[in-house]
Amino acid sequence: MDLIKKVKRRERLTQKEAEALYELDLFTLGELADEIRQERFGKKSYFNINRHINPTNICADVCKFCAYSASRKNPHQYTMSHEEILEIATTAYNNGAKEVHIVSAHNPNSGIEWYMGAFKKIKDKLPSIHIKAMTAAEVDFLSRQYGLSYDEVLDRMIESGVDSMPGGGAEIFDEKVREYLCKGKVGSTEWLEIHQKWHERGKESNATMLFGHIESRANRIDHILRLRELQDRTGGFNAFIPLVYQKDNNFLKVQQYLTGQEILKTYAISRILLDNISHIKAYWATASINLALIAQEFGADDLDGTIEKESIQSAAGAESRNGIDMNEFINLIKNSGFIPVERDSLYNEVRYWKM
Ligand code: V47
Repeated sequence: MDLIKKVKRRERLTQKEAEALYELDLFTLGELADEIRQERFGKKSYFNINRHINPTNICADVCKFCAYSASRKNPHQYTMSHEEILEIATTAYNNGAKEVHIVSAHNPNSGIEWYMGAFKKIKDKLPSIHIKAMTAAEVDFLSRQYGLSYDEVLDRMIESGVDSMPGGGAEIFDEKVREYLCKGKVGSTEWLEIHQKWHERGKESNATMLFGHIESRANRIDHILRLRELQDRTGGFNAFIPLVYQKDNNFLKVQQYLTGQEILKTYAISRILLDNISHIKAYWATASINLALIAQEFGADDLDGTIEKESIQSAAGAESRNGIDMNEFINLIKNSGFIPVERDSLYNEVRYWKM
């Protein structure tokens, strides 16, 4: 088949050709993706030792898929003080975490200093910890709330010690679906513009895609191809992370959930299409650890990290509330036939465990 030949010749696929990949059977697709994965990383599977911190759930936006923000589905509002955030980061650091991944809701009452001051305090006390913080949705929110340009917010982040940006807030780029899911939040063009500006500052980031709700396969392909196009220009994305939609406690009425087969096909297709983004992350918290381990044979080379605590996706049913024990994580990767490699936040290898 021409499509398979094109993939094997490592030629780029168009939107329509990429949509047709979904029609291939799972194992053919898996083999194609695995070949590319093995070419690049052999049997290595990356993870890091990290701590998620979600400092506030008070949000000016209402995204239908969100179970985390304080609303009538979740009446428990909270905002952490800088001291609380610093204490969490310090404890995590003392327990071996090399990265804090900080994502907040869009709190209209806290002031920009509350966001930036937290990063600064962490960096001052723990200069070697990597701060991955502020989704493009938060950057857009702060820019609108405080009348600052994106450039000004991004520069403030760098001055305050943010090292890299996480991939959140991308959801699905298709404007119609996006309007239904999260009207009022950062637009697709703006999400991409913010990452472009971040990359132009010599900084790196990730990109996510929230899938398995109301989007079509064509919407997913369009999302991935828009990322491929930006990456051609900047080269600043480290990893692409397809986030499997979690259904609990939110306002989105989804009738049909994804099958494991559809999730694995999506990882494989991401690997095939994104010839310019090195890492495909099967984020175990939303894929489930079992499926994430299988995804290693369908193009994924990264399983994210130990997480320790997480509030956004676990509020919607993900398994990440209390993270995963590092030794258990390592054994699971080993027992699934892969080589666990601890990486830092920018994918430099730290250590690995023999099979
Ligand atoms: O942007 C919200 C998602 C994201 C749900 O960059 C949901 O390394 C599933 O971006 N079901 C935040 N997902 C988390 C995120 C992330 C996670 C892990 C690694 C990285 C990285 C980034 O969580 C949001 C949104 O897309 N989310 N609600 C839900 N019901």
